[in-house]
Amino acid sequence: MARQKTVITCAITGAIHTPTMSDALPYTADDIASQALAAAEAGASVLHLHARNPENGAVSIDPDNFAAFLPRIKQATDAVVNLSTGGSLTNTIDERIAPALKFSPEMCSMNMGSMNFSFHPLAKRYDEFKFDWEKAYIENSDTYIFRNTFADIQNAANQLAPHDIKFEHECYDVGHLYNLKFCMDIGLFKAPIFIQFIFGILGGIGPEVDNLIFMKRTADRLFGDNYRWSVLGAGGSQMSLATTASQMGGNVRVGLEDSLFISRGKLAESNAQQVAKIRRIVEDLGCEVASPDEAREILALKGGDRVNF
Ligand code: KMH
Ligand code: ZN
Repeated sequence: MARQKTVITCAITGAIHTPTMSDALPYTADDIASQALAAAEAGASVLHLHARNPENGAVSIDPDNFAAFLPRIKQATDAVVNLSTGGSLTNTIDERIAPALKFSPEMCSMNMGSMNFSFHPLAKRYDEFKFDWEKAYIENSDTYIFRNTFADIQNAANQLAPHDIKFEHECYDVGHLYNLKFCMDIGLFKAPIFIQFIFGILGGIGPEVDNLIFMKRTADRLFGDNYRWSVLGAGGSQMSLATTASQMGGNVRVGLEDSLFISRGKLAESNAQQVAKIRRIVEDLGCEVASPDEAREILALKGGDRVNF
């Protein structure tokens, strides 16, 4: 069988990192749009997007903050738009899916289990913060349960079903694969599903290659040919795990949401710089990178003409 091309997803800004941590982290609509477009230009066929408050960089799920950049991205690239439903530390599932319901993107995230999800150790690295909210936001993540109960998942899946959105199933540990299997068996998601194996979040499985092989083998057993997969390594594991995943036949996710660095101890200048790096590695090692339309085919997406923005 011909080897499938590699889909590069770029996650542009996320909900973990804060403006103090890197000047490159985009939070105005202009910066989110221009970094997303540059990432697409560099080879990302999927853009995973969160919104931020344009005044102070705080995480936002306000559909107006998405509306400020979505049409600009759509006008200037045919890359696939994937909206986060992750929200931030305090949002309910109904609040978190509001942007996806309003804009009906080709893809959106779907987090597959409740868990500790913490980045509080990052607070110690900074003496001063650019904005008032940052320190408490980072420190309080050690009190946070990222809530994605079966009822939440079912509620989100049912409300989003009429929109024919392909989910990026965020799986942070092996149990999340079994949650996903259960949800598939009761008819919530249709094949081929798209799994993002996530490594290195404090609260989830660690970023070792053994764990990647274990997650992949488990997914093979549970889903057979009915799934596509990608790897996200958080922080320092980003590039090495993406490289390993691409060599195993998987797809990859990079971006400042997941790591602020381009190499050990060196901050990335932009999302596009990370995309260009992983593209270079993937191609040097003999794989081809998928275009947006090839990504649409691989992931069985509804098409960029069926979104609502
Ligand atoms: N920040 C990533 C570790 C979401 O947006 O729904 C997971 C993520 C979640 O991308
Ligand atoms: Zn995200």
